[in-house]
Amino acid sequence: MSGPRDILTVIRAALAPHGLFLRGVVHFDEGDGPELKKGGCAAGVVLLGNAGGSLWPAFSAWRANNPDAADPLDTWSKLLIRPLAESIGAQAFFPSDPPWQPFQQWAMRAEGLRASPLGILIHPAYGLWHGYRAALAFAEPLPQVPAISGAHPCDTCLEKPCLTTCPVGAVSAARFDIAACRRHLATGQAGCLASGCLARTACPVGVDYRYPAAQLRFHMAALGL
Ligand code: B12
Ligand code: SF4
Ligand code: SF4
Repeated sequence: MSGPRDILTVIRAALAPHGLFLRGVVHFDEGDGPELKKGGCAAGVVLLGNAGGSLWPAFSAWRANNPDAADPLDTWSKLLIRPLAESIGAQAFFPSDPPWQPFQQWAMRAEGLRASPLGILIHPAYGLWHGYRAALAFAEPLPQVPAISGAHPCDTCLEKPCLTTCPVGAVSAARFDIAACRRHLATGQAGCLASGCLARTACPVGVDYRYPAAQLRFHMAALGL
C-alpha cells in the first residue's frame, strides 16, 4: 500500500505525460475541507494544473481525435483525472463544476500566490500564464509541500500595464466588466479574440510561459461565448 508521500509521486508521474503538474497541497482544519461523497470532510486537497502551455500538446492531440467533444478541456481533464483519483482513493473536484469550489483561495494557501489586478492569480515565474484543472481531495492528512516564497510581482510593478491596455476599459482594479469584454470579443475584429487578452499579454512577468497562439485562441473563444 502506498504511503502519503508515495501518493504525491504517483500523482506527479501519472500527470507528467499530459503536461499537468502537482501545483500544491492544502491542509484543512477539521471540518473545513470540502465534503466528501463517502462522508466527512477532506483533510487536504492536491491541486493539479498547467504552467504555461504545458497541457497544450497532449490536449490538442486528444482534441484532434475528438473534434465534437463538448467542453473539451474539462472533458479531457476529467477523462484523465477521474481514473487516477479512483486508483488512489481520492475524490476529484473540477474548477468549472457547480457548486464552484474555491480554487483560487486554495491556490493562495497552497502556493502562496496572490491575485493580480485582473483577478487571475499571479505566479512569480509563470506570471498570469497558468491555471487549475482539478483538486484531488483526501480524507487522510497529506504531506507538506513547500509554498513559493518571494515577493508579489504586482507590488513592484509601478506602471501596471494590465490596467490600461484593454481597448474597451473592461479591466479595472475594482472589477472585471465581462459584458463589455464579451461585446468587444463579439465584434471579432480586435486582436483579443485572435491573439489573446491584451490586458493579460501586457503583463511583463512570465513572458516565456505565455500560452501558444492556438491555446490563446481556444481560451478567448470560450470566454467570448
Ligand atoms: C466564474 C469564473 C469566471 C467568471 C468571473 C465571474 C466572477 N466575477 O467571479 C468569468 C467568466 C468572467 C471568468 C473569466 C476568466 N477566468 Co475565471 N473562473 C471562474 C470560476 C469558474 C468560478 C469563480 C468563483 O466564483 N469561485 C468560487 C469562489 C468561492 O472561489 P474563490 O477561490 O474564493 O474565488 C475567487 C474568484 O472568484 C476571484 N474572482 C473574483 N472576481 C474575479 C474575476 C475574474 C476574471 C477572475 C479570474 C477571478 C475573480 O476572487 C475570489 C476570491 O479569491 C473559477 C474556478 C473556481 N472554481 O474558482 C475560474 C477561474 C478563477 N478563472 C480563471 C481564468 C484563467 C479566467 C480567464 C483568464 C479565462 C480566459 N478565458 O481567458 C478569464 C479572465 C479574463 C480576464 N480578462 O482577466 C482561472 C484562474 C487561474 C489563476 N491563475 O488564477 C480559474 C481558477 C479557473 C481555472 N481552471 O484555473 N472566470
Ligand atoms: S502588469 Fe504589473 S500589476 Fe498587472 S498583473 Fe502584471 S505585474 Fe501585476
Ligand atoms: S479580452 Fe480584450 S476586451 Fe476582454 S478584458 Fe482582455 S483586453 Fe479587454
